[in-house]
Amino acid sequence: MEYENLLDDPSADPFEIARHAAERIAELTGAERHDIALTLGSGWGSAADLLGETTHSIPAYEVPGFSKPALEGHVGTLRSILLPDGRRALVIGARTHYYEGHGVRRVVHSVRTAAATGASVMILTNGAGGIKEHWSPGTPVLISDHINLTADSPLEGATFVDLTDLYSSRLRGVARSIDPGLDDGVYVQFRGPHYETPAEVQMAKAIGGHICGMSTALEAIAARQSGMEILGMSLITNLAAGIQQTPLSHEEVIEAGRAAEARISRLLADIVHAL
Ligand code: 8IG
Repeated sequence: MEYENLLDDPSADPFEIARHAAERIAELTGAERHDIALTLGSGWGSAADLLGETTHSIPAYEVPGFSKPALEGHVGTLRSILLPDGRRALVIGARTHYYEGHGVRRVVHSVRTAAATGASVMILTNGAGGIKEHWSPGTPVLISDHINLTADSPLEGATFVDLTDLYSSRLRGVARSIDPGLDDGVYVQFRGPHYETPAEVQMAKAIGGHICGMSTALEAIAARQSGMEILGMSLITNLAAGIQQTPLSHEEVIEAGRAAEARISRLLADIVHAL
């Protein structure tokens, strides 16, 4: 049987595919290793341009295990960027969401590939809904912890991984050295792709959540399994359902991301340069 994506073969080893992906990236970029990796979600895309010199732009589907993105605006490109101090960043513009239904192996493949390229820091960014009433659309916040409501895990078999300080307090400290005003919150990953009902948002609040999203938690677990240090940041593009009184629209969310993009991208680039 031929699989369109190698990861869809249940007998394949996802870590071996990630190693092949990393080898391909090394081949295409001529860079033996990457030091830091970033997944840029809604609103964060232009950070790539501010990080340094993009030396290579690779269509993700040229790399083993990656597939074409489902959503417009989620550009399926991997960029190798030379930072001013000589470090190399791998920018992943090819996030696969859990709600696409291709399974969790595909969701975390980019993170495992980043680890296989040598990256020791994984920066995960996203656009998300805010539960704290005083957050306004366009507010960037640090993820302090998460609650995974997907009822799934990227870990297979009896793999017990500690998730204490999953979102590194050291890296949050670096972020706050750039912007001391950064608030933080607990990210709640829902399966999506529908937004929450107001009752679900109240549940998320009652169990200790502050940010509603559809991506980062599963990726963070895989990043921790691979030994990376994790910085998570959400752009609050909307207040979560029922917290804001008007209905949520995908167009509004995209527009809020666009309006905040230059500001938060500068912030993120400054954080990376300070790491
Ligand atoms: I942008 O309100 C964005 N992504 N689950 N809820 C969830 N995901 C989101 C939201 C939101 N806004």
